[in-house]
Amino acid sequence: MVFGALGRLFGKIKTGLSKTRSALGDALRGLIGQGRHIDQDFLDELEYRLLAADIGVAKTEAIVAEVQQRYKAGELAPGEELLDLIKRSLRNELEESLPEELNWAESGPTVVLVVGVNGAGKTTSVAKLAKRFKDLDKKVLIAAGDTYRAAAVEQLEIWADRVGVDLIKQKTGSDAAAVAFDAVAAADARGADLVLIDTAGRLHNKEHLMRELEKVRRVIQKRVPAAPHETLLVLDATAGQNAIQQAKLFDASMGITGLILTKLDGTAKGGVAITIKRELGLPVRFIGVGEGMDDLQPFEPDAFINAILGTEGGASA
Ligand SMILES: Nc1nc2c(ncn2[C@@H]2O[C@H](COP(=O)(O)OP(=O)(O)OP(=O)(O)O)[C@@H](O)[C@H]2O)c(=O)[nH]1
Ligand SMILES: [Mg+2]
Repeated sequence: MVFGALGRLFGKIKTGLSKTRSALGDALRGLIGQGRHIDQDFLDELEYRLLAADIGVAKTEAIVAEVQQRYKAGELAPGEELLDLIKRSLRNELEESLPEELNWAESGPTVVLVVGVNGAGKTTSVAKLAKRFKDLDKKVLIAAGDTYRAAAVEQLEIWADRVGVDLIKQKTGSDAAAVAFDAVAAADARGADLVLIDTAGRLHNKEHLMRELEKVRRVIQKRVPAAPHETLLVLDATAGQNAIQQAKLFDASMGITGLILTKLDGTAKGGVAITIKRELGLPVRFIGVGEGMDDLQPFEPDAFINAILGTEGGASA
């Protein structure tokens, strides 16, 4: 049974990352499989493939230089060894994931604030996280902190029903901080383990919206001083470099503790997970690989790298 569940988990990650795998792993295997010498043409193509998958300029240059240098020194044969080198090099960029997926409160409810730009996948991710932790036997509550968009509360209401968790809401137009406070107070009173707060999409360069998030934080701290235990920024993986820019600005204003990288199923540029970690030092905690309730997975570096390269086993071998 355990293997069945584990198998399905890897299956989802594999399927979700198939676009990146065909653009990166399959393409690299094609390049290597031709038995070509590692000459300038070969290195140019290697560089192109890595950049196309959004591995990032600095990391790509480092890999290409290492391949060239080790080949010259006679330490690298033009075959699978090269894929191993890339695998190890990418793996070095990523830390182990948190064993418990979230930074849980020592006592009382764990409060998770979910933020990001419009359409990044915040509401869907809140629902998926609720499902995930409910399945892990946590008592979960979700809060409709997007009080701007007319249909936002209804959207989360539908998800709450589907997942089977309680929703704290007020009417559209009310104060987001008041909803968040109610939710945290309710979680505390009802003995909930986890409260997930959805928020309205906002542009990182709009002062007043960023200030609203700061108010949400201040207000929930009146009830639970250590809250939020996590501020997760949702980034659309298809946004490329723009996502990195967003992360910088949100982090500067909010102090982001981790990222949810969504829509990886829709892009061949899944390497952005590595670039983000390298450029910002912010860990990817969860990845979205589809629109369904179960299409959010904890980010596991080894599984991720194997999925984008089409390799098996640990990446540190
Ligand atoms: N394919 C795919 N679609 C996703 C994923 N995550 C979210 N989406 C879709 O992206 C769209 C926007 O998702 P929402 O969760 O509403 O995004 P949001 O950030 O709450 O949007 P606003 O509240 O308008 O700012 C929806 O159609 C989702 O189904 C994912 O991992 N994969
Ligand atoms: Mg939303």
